[in-house]
Amino acid sequence: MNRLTLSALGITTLTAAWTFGATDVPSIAPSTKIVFNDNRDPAGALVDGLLELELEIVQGSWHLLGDDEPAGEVLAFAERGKAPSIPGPLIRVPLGTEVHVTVTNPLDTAIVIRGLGARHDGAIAPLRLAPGTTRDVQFMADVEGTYFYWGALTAARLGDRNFEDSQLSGVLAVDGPNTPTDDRIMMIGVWFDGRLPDGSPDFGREFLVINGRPWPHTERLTYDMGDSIRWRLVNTSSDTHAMHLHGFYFRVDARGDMVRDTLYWPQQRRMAVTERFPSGTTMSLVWSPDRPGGWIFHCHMSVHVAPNATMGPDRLSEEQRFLPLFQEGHHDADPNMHAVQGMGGLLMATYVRPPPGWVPNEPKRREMRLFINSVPASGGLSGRQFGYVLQEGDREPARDSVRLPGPTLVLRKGEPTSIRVFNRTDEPSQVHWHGLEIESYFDGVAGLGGYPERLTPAILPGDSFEIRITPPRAGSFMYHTHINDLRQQGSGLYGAFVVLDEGERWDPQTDRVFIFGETPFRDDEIPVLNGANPPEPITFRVGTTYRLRFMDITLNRPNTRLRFLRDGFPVLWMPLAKDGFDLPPGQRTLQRAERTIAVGETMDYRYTPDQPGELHLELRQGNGVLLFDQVVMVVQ
Ligand SMILES: [Cu+2]
Repeated sequence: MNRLTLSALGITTLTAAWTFGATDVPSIAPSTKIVFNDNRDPAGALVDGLLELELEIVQGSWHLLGDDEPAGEVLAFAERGKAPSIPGPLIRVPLGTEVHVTVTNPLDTAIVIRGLGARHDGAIAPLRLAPGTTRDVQFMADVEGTYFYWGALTAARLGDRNFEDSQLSGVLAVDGPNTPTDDRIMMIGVWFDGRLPDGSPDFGREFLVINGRPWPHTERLTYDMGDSIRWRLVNTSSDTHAMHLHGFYFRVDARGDMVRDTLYWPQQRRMAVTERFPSGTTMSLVWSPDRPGGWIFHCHMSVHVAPNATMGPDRLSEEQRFLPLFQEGHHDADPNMHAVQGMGGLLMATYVRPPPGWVPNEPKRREMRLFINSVPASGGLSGRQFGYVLQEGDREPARDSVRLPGPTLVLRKGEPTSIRVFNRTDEPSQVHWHGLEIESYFDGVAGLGGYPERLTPAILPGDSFEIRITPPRAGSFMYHTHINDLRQQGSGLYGAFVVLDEGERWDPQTDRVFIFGETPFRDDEIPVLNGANPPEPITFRVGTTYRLRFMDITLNRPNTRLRFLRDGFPVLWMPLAKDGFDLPPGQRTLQRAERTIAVGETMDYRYTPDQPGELHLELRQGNGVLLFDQVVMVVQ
């Protein structure tokens, strides 16, 4: 779990740990330069079905923020005769290849390497390397899939590896006869450039990387419309993430871990815009852009896309780094370039080239007006409460009207719609239309969306911006700020976005949104449901069928266990859609009302109460800690 929470930052008195500051990692003499590995070139020599690979463990300098920036001193794998790299050398072989790996540990400390072995047994013996020794292992690449290998000084779990050995990881990919080879492989890692006196990671010095680099240093990928974009992701960081693609669905084709990879058959596949991504797991996804422009793929946990920590003499403590992001937001040199200047960590960008003569069509549109308001908060961290307000009728809403959450925007599939967003606050903002297949320019990512010659701007104070959208799909979506989200989204800038099917009528009695957000200005860790905790219970009728739209737009929660209980037991409901995309019929089965939900996911269910009573909604953290347990429905 991420240690950083609103509550940790809500405490104005310094804790002992912060008062004493962070201790330095023992310094290592300047060493070999570590290079980045974009996982395109397989390592080793493959001759007659046998791959020979010699690996070494090397202490090196990792210039993750650029050559002119200070370097981290970490351990990395090197292929013999080549520079050490992060991630480590890519082992990628056809199914059935014999793999012979020799590993040398020149350090004066032992290293344990896991993941080098055949997969069919379901268990792989660790390779233990005493100081100054070389060992080898030979195994068959016997099961198709995406796997990884990793080394550690002491940790027995990936989740315990945060410091100098945290980048000792490499991908092991086994290609079947039909595996496309035009894919890209991305490995996610985390590294802490320091620890607190109690030995725990210092989140003021946290770096989250994709193939060895944090945003905006991650690789930029360029594609054409209609390309099949295949990515394999490997999470060797110590944390769970919630990976989110803007503008498009991706199809999840496989999920796995170090030893197993489950290649989904068509009925098991799902379309998603956000996928939970626990530590030590892998995923294969494919997507195909049908609209051009700049698009981002990122972790939806706000602290994982906050501006990167600083290194060297400019190092900041956790509090120095994050408190201003909650209090004031990141001060970009140019707010119109927020995505590039005000974000970091787990984010990568793609550019989809427009075909020659590309012109978006310009039909007549239904018009809506949405206001971003803010008022002084009655107390608390940021000092401002933010909120979206929709204009109803001819009069603009009052400047001091702020409600949590924002209004549920109801649009119709296929109906061209214009939403003009007015920013009446004192800071730049933008709106991201989460899960909606929208044009890049209107997607809400200032400085990256749109085209090089026409980038999406921030909506500056006093200014407005027109969003044009024609939703192609009915379903449950969200909208939220995409600037300074720790502060703006954490203080109320989010809402539900429902697209109705052709001919469908919005019935607020039977169609219910349950949107989770953070509690602004409270130094506890309790999410709010529809802006309140406890929420006002809703009355349901026995025998009536309801559609329940669950949406998670909390800040940093990838592992929330949701249960819907009567008398302590989950009721039965039927999942209908994930992220606004209808589930295939085989996945629409009556099941127990319990699921793990990540920030950035929406889930629709059908529920028909069969007896009177009170229904509780229960939320627990991944570690079981109770977050929320309230009566949300009374069935009569
Ligand atoms: Cu994350």
